[in-house]
Amino acid sequence: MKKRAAVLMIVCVLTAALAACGAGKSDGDTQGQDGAASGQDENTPVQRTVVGEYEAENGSFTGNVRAGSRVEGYSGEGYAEGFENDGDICTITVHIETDGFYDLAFTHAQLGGYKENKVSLDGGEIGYIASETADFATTELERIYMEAGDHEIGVIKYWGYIALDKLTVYESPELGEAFYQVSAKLVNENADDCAKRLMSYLCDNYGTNVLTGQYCDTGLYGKETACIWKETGKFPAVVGLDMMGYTPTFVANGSEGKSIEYAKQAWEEGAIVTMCWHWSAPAEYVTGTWYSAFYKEHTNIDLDAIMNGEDEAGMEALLSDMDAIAGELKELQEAGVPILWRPLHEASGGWFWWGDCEAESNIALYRLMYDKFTNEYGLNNLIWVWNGQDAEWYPGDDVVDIVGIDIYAGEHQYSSQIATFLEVNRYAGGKKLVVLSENGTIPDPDLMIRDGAMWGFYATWGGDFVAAPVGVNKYVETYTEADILKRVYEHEHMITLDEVPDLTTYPIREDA
Ligand SMILES: [Ca+2]
Repeated sequence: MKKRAAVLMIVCVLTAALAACGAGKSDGDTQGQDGAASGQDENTPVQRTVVGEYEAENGSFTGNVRAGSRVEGYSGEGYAEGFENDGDICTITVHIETDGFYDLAFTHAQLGGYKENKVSLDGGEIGYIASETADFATTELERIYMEAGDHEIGVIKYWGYIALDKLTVYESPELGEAFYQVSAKLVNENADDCAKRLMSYLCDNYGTNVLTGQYCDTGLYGKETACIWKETGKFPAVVGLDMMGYTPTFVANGSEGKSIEYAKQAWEEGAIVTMCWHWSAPAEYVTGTWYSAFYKEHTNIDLDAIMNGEDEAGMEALLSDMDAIAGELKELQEAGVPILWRPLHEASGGWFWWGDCEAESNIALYRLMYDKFTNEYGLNNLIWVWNGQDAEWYPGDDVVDIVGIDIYAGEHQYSSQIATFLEVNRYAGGKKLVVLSENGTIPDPDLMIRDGAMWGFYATWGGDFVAAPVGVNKYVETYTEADILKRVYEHEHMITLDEVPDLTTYPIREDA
């Protein structure tokens, strides 16, 4: 099914030709309702204790929300509907006897197409529920921490137009001792030692420490990192860069990519580099602005037609673009710089051309790129980070080292995003390391530890998420307040640049 999940449309500030934009979604739907949180044994349903069942029609309604009963199949006396305007909320008060983790299972139905709506706990956002069917079905937010007492669970209009039948609260199963045990073995049999050392380091920290990260167009010593340094006296362990400037459509318009140089510099300074690629479509497919032609609105490229062979010229163009990028990345391999490579990101969102297609076309392109980069170009310095954001778009265990998700939580919303962490973990059957490959607001480190949402690293997007548009390196608190940022960078379980060991000599794990 083609999911048109768009969501937080991040305002992009396109400075000349060198800006990029991230957008993310976080839906809390689960695959199956077995509650197997570890994903290690996904076929064995976990028996859970129900601690409460609440009919939504008995909740308290805000705005236009009202009781309804037209859609058949509900339990109790009906359901809550009328989620139409901002501020429309159904609030359900749940009673908890014991401090601990609980799974929140919402039974709901879409009223006219796929819908996403927000869920809050005592006023703070904790995730989304995705309504995928017109019949009542259940979506869970897993492992939500609640202390003993009464709590208000809100279902808040986001896209609206759902029938909310009921909420069932279960005790969450334990994560299990094996939860963070992932193999350091890279999918590329010929991976370089530099990549193996980095993956070994990531796996050694996984579950115990989270690496700080920051996207910064101008590298380790750019605007965003300068803002962070002024607030905290520290630099992030992971620096995020973009291959956008090397895209042939960019180059044809005078762009000169700098990310390779910034990547080398960051690595020499001891930082880890993650790289995405805002891939503007080949020139002949650009219908709008060339520097925004990674968005589907600015291109008429049809990936389905290319991957099924109808558009042979399109395939040639994509191969040519990939040649250009592979050639640049080769320079990093020769310099011994490993890269956390995150191509074709946020695919299922559908806002980029590589996601404006059937999942199978995107998967085929991902696999084609993997094969080309690995086998034709021998790029053995890449660690493959898949960020398709939907289980249906997962390209396979044989081409993915790390699974990432991009989450743009609301302003000052510091949830660990545990429910999404567990969902993403399940995409790869619990076998792959999970990272927060982009974020706006940074999750609270103490909540990450409490909840078990130990992202391998996080990487805050640049621009307005960190740096004020005017002024010299002025940190902005729109998303993450300065005192929280400081706590993140000083936290004993959050790794900053000064704490990263020499990765050129870091021991390669036996399982790598
Ligand atoms: Ca009901």
